[in-house]
Amino acid sequence: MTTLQEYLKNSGVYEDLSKIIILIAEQAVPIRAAFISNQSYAGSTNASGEQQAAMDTWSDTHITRMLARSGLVRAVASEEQNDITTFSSAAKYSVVMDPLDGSSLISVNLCVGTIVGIYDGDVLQAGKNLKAAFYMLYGPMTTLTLTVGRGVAIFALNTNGVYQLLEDNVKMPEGNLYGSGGLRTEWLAEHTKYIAEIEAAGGKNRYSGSFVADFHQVLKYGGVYAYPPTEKSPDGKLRLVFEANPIGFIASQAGGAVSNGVSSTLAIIPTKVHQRTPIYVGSRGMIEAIEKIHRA
Ligand code: AFP
Repeated sequence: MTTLQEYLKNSGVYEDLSKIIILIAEQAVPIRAAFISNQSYAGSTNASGEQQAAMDTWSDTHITRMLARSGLVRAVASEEQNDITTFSSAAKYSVVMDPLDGSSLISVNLCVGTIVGIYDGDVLQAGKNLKAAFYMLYGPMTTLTLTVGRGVAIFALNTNGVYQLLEDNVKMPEGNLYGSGGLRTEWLAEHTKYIAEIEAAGGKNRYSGSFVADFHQVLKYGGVYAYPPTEKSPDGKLRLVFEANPIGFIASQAGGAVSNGVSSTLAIIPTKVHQRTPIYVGSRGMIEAIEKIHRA
């Protein structure tokens, strides 16, 4: 059994970076325990104007506190905080996170997760510069899907609180699952054409409303997760820094790709911490197909 600690050591990951990854990954245990007493909404909204669930604010406060105490982190940017919080400019790494992704599904007990990206230096960098990206998925098992820039590995949290390696060198296959956000009546012509092409080729619709869970099945089975632009929301819904970049980096490390429909989102240098982006993430062929439609 290879543990997360051993994997990071064997991968030659810098000590401080390993410590930050392990510290956040370990918070899956208290986060899971907190679900039962945090079923409601918090009565507040985040910087994107969305209602915050009690678990959104709980996990945000909890992880941020742990990072502050660690002394290892320069700054943290969270989907649930208005601004970037700076801890220590002497520290090397910055953390970006969606502390509880898919939180509208907590009250119906569907799968949700925590998404994290780590940069060397400041927060507002292109996703391709990520030094590590990972997500914890709180499903029947708690899993950790991780890249430190050398492929993708999946770990499962065992009953002793130890992450053990389930699968190394994860490769995203070509596949026919698709999940798209937004109302069909509001999709733009390119996206409607794209989905029609997928359906004509036998594509299977699977969308839960939890990005991290919907992406995980695409990673394993192949296909695409999309949240397209609409007339009303030309930048789509998902956040570049907290959602698109960490997950897109993982996809690219597994042989898949991420795009805003035109080009890779990993090349975009964010100008605002809560910047949104249209997103297509999944098997390479699926991403090439939407970019081809936009080029036509
Ligand atoms: P949060 O729970 O972090 O706000 O994220 C929700 C989300 O950004 C993403 O996880 C989902 O895929 C998407 O929104 C669902 O949106 P719809 O409810 O419009 O389908």
